[in-house]
Amino acid sequence: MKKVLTYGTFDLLHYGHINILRRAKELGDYLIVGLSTDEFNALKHKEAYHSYENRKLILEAIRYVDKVIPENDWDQKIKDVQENDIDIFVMGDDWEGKFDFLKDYCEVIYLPRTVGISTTKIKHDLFSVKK
Ligand code: C2G
Repeated sequence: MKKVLTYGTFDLLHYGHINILRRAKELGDYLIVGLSTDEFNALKHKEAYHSYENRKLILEAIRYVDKVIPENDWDQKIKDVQENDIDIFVMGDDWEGKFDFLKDYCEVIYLPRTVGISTTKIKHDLFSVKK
C-alpha cells in the first residue's frame, strides 16, 4: 500500500484544496493530511475561520482523505513520515523546494497550485461585496 502525506490549514474549503487532495490521493492508495492546529496557524500568522475540530470534520468527509493528524509545528514532518511509513510527500508548488530535506525519507512531489482561488481571495471578495 502506497501512503501519501500532505499538510495544510484547509480553511474555507475550496476547489483548489480538493484538486490537491485528489491529485495527492491519485499518487498512492492512502492519504494522510497533517492539519494545522489553531495554535500552529498562529505560528504561520494565519487565522482560520473554522476551528481545528471543524476543519478536521470537513476534511474527514472528503472521499480522498483517509486519515487526519494534527500539525503542531514545523519540525514534525520527518517523524510523521517515519511513524506512518509514508512513501510520498506532496505539497502545492507554492512550497517548491521548502521540504526537500524529506527526500532522504520519502519521495517529495510539489504539484501545481490551482490558479485563481485561495482562502484569502474568498475572504477579500466577500468583504468587498457591495452591501
Ligand atoms: N493549494 C492549491 N491551490 C490553491 C490553494 C491551495 O493547490 N489555489 C494547496 C496548497 O499549495 C497546499 C494545500 O492546498 O498544498 C493547503 O493549502 P493551505 O491550507 O493554504 O496550507 P498552507 O497554509 O500552505 O500550509 O507545513 C505546511 C503548511 O501547513 C502548509
